[in-house]
Amino acid sequence: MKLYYDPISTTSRPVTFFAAEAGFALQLELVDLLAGETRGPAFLAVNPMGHVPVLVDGDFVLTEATAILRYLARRLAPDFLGRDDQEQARVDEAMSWASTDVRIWLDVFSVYPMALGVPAGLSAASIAEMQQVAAPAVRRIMTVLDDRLRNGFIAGGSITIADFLAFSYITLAELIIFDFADWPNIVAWLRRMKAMPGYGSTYAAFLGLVSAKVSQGS
Ligand SMILES: N[C@@H](CCC(=O)N[C@@H](CS)C(=O)NCC(=O)O)C(=O)O
Repeated sequence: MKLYYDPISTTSRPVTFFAAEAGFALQLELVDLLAGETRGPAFLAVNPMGHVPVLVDGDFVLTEATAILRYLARRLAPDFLGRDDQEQARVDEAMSWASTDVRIWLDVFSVYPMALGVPAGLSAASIAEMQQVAAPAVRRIMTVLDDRLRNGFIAGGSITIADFLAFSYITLAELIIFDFADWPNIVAWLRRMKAMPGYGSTYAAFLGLVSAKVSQGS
């Protein structure tokens, strides 16, 4: 199966990290986000939304990180789906939450403006307001996640596809040197995920961005 991806993409890393941990190979096709390749005609013919990741399995083309994670897990690594109906429902709940609440409040409202600068069409003042509005929501998100991680992973005692997705959205906060100290279950979960053998290779490009930001800020 072929995966169109970019290692700096928050929605691509869950798929590549999951594949590395589950032990299956994907044929990786780089779509260079920073070079604008997601908006070129060749890639728009694959995904008219112009987004990575995209999975191609024969003539079946699948977009959306959550759908791709579920499809790959069903076909190749069912242990990562959750063990029963309720655990699978927790996985779905967490993936929906990560793709909406976490992405909007933590990433779009808080991290992107600080890490990437003021987007065209918005003023620095409106960005500051967005961040102020987002701050309590981000703390609530961390508190909810910390509680969900009380058994080690999001859906219980073993890792599922929801962990790979949430990990990517949550670690984006490292671009703004976010302090997780108030949430010990999150700190332990981050440490556990980062100790996995696939982390280093699938997060290398992102970690490069983090260290560039850190040295810019120091
Ligand atoms: N809803 C999609 C969003 C995917 C997405 O936002 N991908 C970004 C990278 S993280 C992208 O490809 N952006 C390219 C662009 O906007 O040109 C998913 O969850 O997979």
